[in-house]
Amino acid sequence: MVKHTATSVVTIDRYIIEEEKLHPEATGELSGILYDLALAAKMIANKVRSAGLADILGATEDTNVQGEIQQKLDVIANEIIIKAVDHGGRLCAMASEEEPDIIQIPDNFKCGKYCLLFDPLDGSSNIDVNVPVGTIFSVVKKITRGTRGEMEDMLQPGRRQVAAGYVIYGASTMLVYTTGRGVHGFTLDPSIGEFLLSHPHIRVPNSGRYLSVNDSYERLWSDDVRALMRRYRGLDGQRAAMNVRYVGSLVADFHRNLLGGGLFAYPSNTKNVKGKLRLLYEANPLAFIVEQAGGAATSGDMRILDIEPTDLHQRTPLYIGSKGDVDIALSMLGKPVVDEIPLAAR
Ligand code: AHM
Ligand code: MG
Repeated sequence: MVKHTATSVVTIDRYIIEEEKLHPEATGELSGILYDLALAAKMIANKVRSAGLADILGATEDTNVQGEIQQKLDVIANEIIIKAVDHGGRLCAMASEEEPDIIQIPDNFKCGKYCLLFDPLDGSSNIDVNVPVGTIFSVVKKITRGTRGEMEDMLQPGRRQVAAGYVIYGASTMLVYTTGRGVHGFTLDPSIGEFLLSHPHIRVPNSGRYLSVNDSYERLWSDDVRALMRRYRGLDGQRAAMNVRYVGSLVADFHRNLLGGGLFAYPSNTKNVKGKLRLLYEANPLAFIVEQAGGAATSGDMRILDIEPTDLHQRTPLYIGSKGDVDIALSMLGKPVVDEIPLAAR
């Protein structure tokens, strides 16, 4: 374990190198992907910060593969990430929430042994009102034999992730990631353009203060979900009421609950039986992070990281956060409590 406290001055690059040294077999490729993503995060942060000034807010005429209106910054963030990582020789393919198909590495660049899946700018419908947005990413190892990445490489269960992280573009820009050895947070110091270690070894409290859910879907929930939400809000007298906090920007809601404890829920409803959030770009990476921080994530039916994906853009109901709070969801949704299963080693 790399030992640093939040008072040491440690850049993200140095931290990544020190983590890599713990793996004598490491080739440096995964570290390279993380460096590139940290660079992309700084470039996106810069665009998000100056968006209002540059008059690039608002929707484009295109809709993305999910049928939602793309915001211009979504397109820009998508491009920035692809351009930051496609030429390094470390990836064999990518998949983005904003693109319908696998993104191949251009012919003139070498292919590597990893795949990157990402949501370039989550919560982008909030951009116009200056609410925090985020980038979410997931890295898995290629499993097919050819040089290029194939669908099978992308459709791996979340427990096979070798790295995952998110960037929150808020009052400060923070990058939080895991490679399976705990969760570490870095805050961007804009004056020097460096991410500095500010939150080493993040642990999520076992039960938390905050409940994040969009109550406006209450009429569309099943009875057991409605009863569960009443429990969290202390209305059935079984537990103290949690404070309801819902930004409507997943990274912001998740980040607050990761640090303060609590639960984020996006249940199934009669209009969206699989909820809204995407397994590969949102649920899996955040589930890897939360488990590494001592929390849990379930669809209500099963551990998120054990879901076998069948489609690049599939959605899943999501209950994620403090383990004690997720266990309540599992018990009330009629599902047994699952113990943490060791994650694939890097
Ligand atoms: P996006 O990926 O299109 O930005 O949508 C995902 C966002 C999440 O950030 C957020 O948790 C959720 O949508 C909010 O949805 P709702 O408005 O239905 O509560
Ligand atoms: Mg999203």
